[in-house]
Amino acid sequence: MSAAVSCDTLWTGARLVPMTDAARPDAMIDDAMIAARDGRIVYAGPGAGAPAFAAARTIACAGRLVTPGLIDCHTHLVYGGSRAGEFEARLAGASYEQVARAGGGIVSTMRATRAASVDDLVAQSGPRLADMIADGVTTVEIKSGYGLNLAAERTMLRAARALGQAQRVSVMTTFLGAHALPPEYAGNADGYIDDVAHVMLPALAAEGLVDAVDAFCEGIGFSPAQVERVFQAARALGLPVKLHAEQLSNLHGAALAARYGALSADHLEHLDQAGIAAMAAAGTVAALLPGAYYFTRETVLPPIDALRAAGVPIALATDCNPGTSPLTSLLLTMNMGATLFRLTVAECLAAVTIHAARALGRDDIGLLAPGTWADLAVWDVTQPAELVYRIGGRPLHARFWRGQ
Ligand code: DI6
Ligand code: FE
Repeated sequence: MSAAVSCDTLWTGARLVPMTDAARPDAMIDDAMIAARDGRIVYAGPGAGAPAFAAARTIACAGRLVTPGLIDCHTHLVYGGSRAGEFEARLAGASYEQVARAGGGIVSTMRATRAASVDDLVAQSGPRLADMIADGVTTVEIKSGYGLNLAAERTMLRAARALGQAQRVSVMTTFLGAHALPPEYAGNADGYIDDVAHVMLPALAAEGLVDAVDAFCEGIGFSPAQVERVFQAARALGLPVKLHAEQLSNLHGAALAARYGALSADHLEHLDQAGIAAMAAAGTVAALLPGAYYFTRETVLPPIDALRAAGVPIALATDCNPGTSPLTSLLLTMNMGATLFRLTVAECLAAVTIHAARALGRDDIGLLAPGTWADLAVWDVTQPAELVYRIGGRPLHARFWRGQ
């Protein structure tokens, strides 16, 4: 009798990048074998010397590169309407103020989102999610923040959850009530923050719709003192926080986020050394968003060398949103991370797998090791550099989410 270990799926002949070696994230194992049972990895390593498996199905990878499924850790994927007209007007010379006065900008997305039902938002956002999935994404974070009142924020978060039910992908939801000031609170940002922290957040958390809490800390967003009130409310509910920080100016938001043990601080073009040190000490991930940097024609780079020197883990995400990053390709985001931010191939790969997982507070995705989810991408390439190098194209050969 053979002592074969039974499993559901066995992948053979893979060129595996398991992302388990922090020092060498791009380390590859040739002729590797991966086994999954009940959606989780039971083995990922060299084929030679692996246990004998009795598999319900075997998939020959024929030397293809296999990585963990990609993780997009910062998106505003769910929203109503389009801002293409605003883009066109701005190309023709309209200023941000003119666009806003003509009813454009973030408030136009708020109006379109408030007018939409859960089904409407699922219908409008589903193709964006399908696009991400076609790039090998198996987990996506989706923020609220275009509803800006309890009912519409709830609708957004329900739509995000519904998308995760409708498509084969894990969705994590983030409450971003403190994204922008809705018109009904004009001149009363503190009153709106009261509503966000003491009405909206507790209600949505009680409904199980909130995995994390985010805010936009900026002159055109909310002050550090206002953000802190949101963070205190999150802490009281036991929810992790993250922050849009130092995108347009330095309000020391990253240090504030680090004080609250934030999972990540995001954007960070204007981050200073004190913020970097605080993030390093707190283990806060730097989530860089080159799509927004590109689309807004930003010229100040995030302090990559200093982040590296301090050992802050770097993630990359699409920031998919209608105003500043209408981007759904995480592969293109990796290319931008390399070309615009000068990240290495290994850094880009870690940035959309293991570091992106950490930015979501997860250690069961973003790497392939016994016990992690069997979320994996099989690529029609043999080198990680190919994934970062290309602009366009669909190098994904097959994608598995929880072993399926
Ligand atoms: N930072 C941004 O760049 C976007 N949100 C944020 O917090 C802008 C979102 C939009 O213009 O719709
Ligand atoms: Fe964002």
